[in-house]
Amino acid sequence: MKTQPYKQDTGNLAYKVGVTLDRFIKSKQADFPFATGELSQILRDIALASKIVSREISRAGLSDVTGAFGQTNVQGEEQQKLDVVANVRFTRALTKGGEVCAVVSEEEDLVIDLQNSKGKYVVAIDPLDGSSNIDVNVSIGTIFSIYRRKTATGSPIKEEDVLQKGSEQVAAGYVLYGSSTMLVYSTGNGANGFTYERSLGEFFLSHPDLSMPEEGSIYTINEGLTPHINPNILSYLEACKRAGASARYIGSLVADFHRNLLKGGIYLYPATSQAPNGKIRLMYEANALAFIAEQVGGAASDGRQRILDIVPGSLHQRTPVYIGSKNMVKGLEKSLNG
Ligand code: FDP
Repeated sequence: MKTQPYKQDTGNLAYKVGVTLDRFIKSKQADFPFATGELSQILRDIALASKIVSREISRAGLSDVTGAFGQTNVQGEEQQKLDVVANVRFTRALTKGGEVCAVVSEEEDLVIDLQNSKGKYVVAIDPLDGSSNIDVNVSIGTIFSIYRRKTATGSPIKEEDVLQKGSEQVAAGYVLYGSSTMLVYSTGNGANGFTYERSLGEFFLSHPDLSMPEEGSIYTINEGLTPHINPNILSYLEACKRAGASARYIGSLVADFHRNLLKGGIYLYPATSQAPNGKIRLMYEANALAFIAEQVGGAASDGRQRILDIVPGSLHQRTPVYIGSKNMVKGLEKSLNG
């Protein structure tokens, strides 16, 4: 039979749409420490759930998904309907995917045991971060950390499977529901960003090999906290201002972190006199972003040590967070510790 090679060049008629998340994950599978495809499946499950959540968010205001759900979570915060929707979507996707044995979620008091005797992975997730921005059409996000369980599969989940240090994450990432929906993830070999093409229903590689400027000119803090924080932090902020830095604060951790990743800057959520451990949760907020920060050349500290070195004592533990451009985080630590 006569054949002909496939000619890719069609001029402007069919421009290339790029590399899909799925293809990218497959192409990088061999880089994972345990390259059996299970971690790839988890990333796909998270991507799928994030597409559904993105759809729900984009309908907010039209469908009945805004406003309070009528219950508080374990942190005593009022759950929004979309918090609950996102929690169900991600947990369901991780259950059906079949690779995860346990989930730690901001929205659940206890570890969710998925009763999956084959699952080798534990996922910690904030299904919808930035709740106070849901009802006002401002960017929100999802944050996730993936760990390998320590104990043998088939045995009951133990504390050591779940309360792992951030440095033990095998993958982590976030989804930003902003002017476009983006997924950024890392398996420990740098980080890459994917933008969601809604009409095709696919994430495409849009930000390969992300890197964070070592220096930045943005500081990100809830200025309302300043009467209640360590004066050394105020001195650091004054120095930033004298050096010409600008304040930017969205109030959604993922969005604030993502902007600073691309442009250079520091996000601060310090300890305050009322909240001596700050506000940000270690297991499903700080750890994943610290992992990404380090992968892109940035840094993340609680003021004294790397976020990734903190040994968690409980699921919903909080930590002060200083995260962003490496030199800014170093400068903050220096100012804080004299
Ligand atoms: P939220 O409470 O709206 O879910 O840790 C959660 C978080 O938002 C972060 O996303 C955000 O950076 C921070 O809290 C905002 O806290 P403040 O309202 O105290 O500024």
